[in-house]
Amino acid sequence: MSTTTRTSRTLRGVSAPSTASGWCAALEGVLAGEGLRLAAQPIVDVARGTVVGYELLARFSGPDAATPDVWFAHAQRLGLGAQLDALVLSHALELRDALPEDTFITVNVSPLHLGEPALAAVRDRRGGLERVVLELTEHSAIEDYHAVARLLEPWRQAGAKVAIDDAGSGYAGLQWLMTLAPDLVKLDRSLVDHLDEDEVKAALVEMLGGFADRLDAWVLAEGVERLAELDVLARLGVPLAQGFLFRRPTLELWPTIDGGVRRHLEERPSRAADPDTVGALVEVARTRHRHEPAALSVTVVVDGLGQPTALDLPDGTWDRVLVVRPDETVRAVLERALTRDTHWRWHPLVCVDELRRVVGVVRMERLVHHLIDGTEHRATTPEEDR
Ligand code: G
Ligand code: MN
Repeated sequence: MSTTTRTSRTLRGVSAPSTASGWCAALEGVLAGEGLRLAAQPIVDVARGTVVGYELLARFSGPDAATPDVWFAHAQRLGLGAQLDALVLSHALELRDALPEDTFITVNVSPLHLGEPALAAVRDRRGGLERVVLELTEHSAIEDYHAVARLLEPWRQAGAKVAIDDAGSGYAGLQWLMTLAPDLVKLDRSLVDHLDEDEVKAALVEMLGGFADRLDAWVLAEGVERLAELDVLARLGVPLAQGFLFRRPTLELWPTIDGGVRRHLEERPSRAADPDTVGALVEVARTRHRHEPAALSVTVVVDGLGQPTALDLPDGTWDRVLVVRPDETVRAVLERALTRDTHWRWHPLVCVDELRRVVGVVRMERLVHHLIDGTEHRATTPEEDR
């Protein structure tokens, strides 16, 4: 097979294939290992200004080649869609080996392909999908959401997390979110575009945020291009963001974010901790990854995302962890903690941020003392009641 039949030629070099057979041959070339590369775009923790993950995006070579979505559409039309998704995922898994600590990668996969043998083979070949988030995009209306949820089960069992891509756009509606119970909800960039000048958009983002909270999912705002958009997202409590403002997708691994934007986020005034909330009582905790040996002091065992999975106590490792948020009141947390059964009722609690990552531990004794002190304080300073 000559290159002239594979792709049409222009004076400037190889262009995107223009004929059906040209696309077929070009895609076969890609599937045989020619010309596919992955670009990475950082995903940013808005509250801290740090990079917590990277979306990996397929890039096809050729001087004026078609955009990736055209390649994927042709692959789909020619029945090669699942194989192309599988190839991208397998490249992504190779890159995962060199991921910076406590970060994850996200990979775009069509929900229609989740059960296809080509993708299942990559999943099963690779032993474990920790630190991998599958971004599911609905490019056409999906009739049976429950069928997709069932197809996701083996992926979740393999350790993958699930993101709904383009949420709030035409297709990815609330039904989709409810049925799939994703770990991550990626807000479509149409919602983010100029939301600082559009109260309806801001209200929609807030509504989707509340909805995601109920599903125990994180929200990620896509397509952030302007500082004013980022400020509104931060004010609305959107925990994660991505977009040209931070960094365009790049073939250079692993990309950092623009220094000015990072400093802007770092310098944002943080909400002062209310003295009656747990946040005021948190103590810094040691953490360890599962494969590391246990320490003697109280240590929180974390997974690849820095989320707590167990607690090392002086008498052994305890798999159950009660997780609390810094803005919960001492009273509410104590009430919840005391409903635990007697075996672990007095174990320390683990305080986590909006991404469920460990902030520290809270000892039960401190909570009790705080309540007692509060009561004594009121009893001994009656002038305050006047
Ligand atoms: O559908 P999905 O959300 O996966 O789309 C990812 C695409 O969005 C990539 O091709 C990437 O280049 C593009 N992209 C990433 N950030 C921005 C942004 O801030 N603005 C715009 N217009 N496109 C972006
Ligand atoms: Mn995506």
